[in-house]
Amino acid sequence: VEWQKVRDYQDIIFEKAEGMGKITINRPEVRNAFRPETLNELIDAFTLCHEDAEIGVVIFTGQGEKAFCSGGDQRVRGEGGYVGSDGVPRLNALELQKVIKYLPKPVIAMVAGYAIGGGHVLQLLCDLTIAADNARFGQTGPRVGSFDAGWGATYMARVVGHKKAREIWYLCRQYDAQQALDMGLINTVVPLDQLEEETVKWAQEILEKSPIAIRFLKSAFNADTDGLAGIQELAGNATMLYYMTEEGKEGKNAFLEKRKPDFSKFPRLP
Ligand code: 2NE
Repeated sequence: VEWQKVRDYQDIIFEKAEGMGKITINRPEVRNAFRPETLNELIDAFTLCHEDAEIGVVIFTGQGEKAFCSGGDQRVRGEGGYVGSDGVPRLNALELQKVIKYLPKPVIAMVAGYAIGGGHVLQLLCDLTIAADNARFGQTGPRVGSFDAGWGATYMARVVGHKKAREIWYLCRQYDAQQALDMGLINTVVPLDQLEEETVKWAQEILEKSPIAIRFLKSAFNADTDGLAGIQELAGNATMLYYMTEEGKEGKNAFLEKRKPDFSKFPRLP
């Protein structure tokens, strides 16, 4: 794939090609730990993927072979959050989680090396995860004085079951790629040198499918886990589809033409 850079960033790389966006955390010297600026850049790039009609699947990864992401940069952890160059403490990892979860296109985590702590929660929230055989997964919160009691705990329990999720959080162990696959935390494991090739193959298979079907399925999966916020997302997609129908257009046209709408020609299907 001939990736083309989309925009210049400091902490990340954002490229696209052939219907795919590729977003890479580029801080390998700290195992791709994120600071507030990294997260703001990631939010920006994922939002651009949301808006870009040429992009149907987003691949999310980390630079190098040692890590996908090691979570919050502990060197800038202050009181009340991680402190950026503006001196303000933030937990904007949680904002990024929402952007990934509500992007109406599949996001595939491409994991080589460590996906740890807040970095592990990010891979968890991606629609699919393709892991290299050197990948290692786990939470560290209760060991380093942190926790993610939002999707990081609750969605994990939906994905791997309560017993396993509690083990992962309470013991802070690391799991290799095969163990992660066995517990349903990821989708497949491939040799490290085939990681991108295999991830692109999965992305291309998705790109051959109906975009609206995929969009509704993603929002349905979210509706199952996210209560009224999930239903709001699903409903937004239903409205989008309704606006595309003649029946939906009749209401708008009647208003603009200052006449009574005539919905009589539209069937009340069983
Ligand atoms: C990731 C892991 C297991 C890698 O171990 P290893 O042995 O391969 O590398 P090493 O030597 O530990 O790390 C290499 C360099 O990266 C830095 C290290 O300090 C080291 O720096 P130097 O000594 O070479 O200068 N590094 C790695 N992770 C870092 C991090 N997160 N922040 C800053 N520097 C980091 C191992 O490094 C590890 O366990 N890392 C820490 C993982 C962790 O606890 N992350 C935070 C969890 S809390 C969180 O992410 C979070 C949350 O709970 C809620 C909201 C938002 C975020």
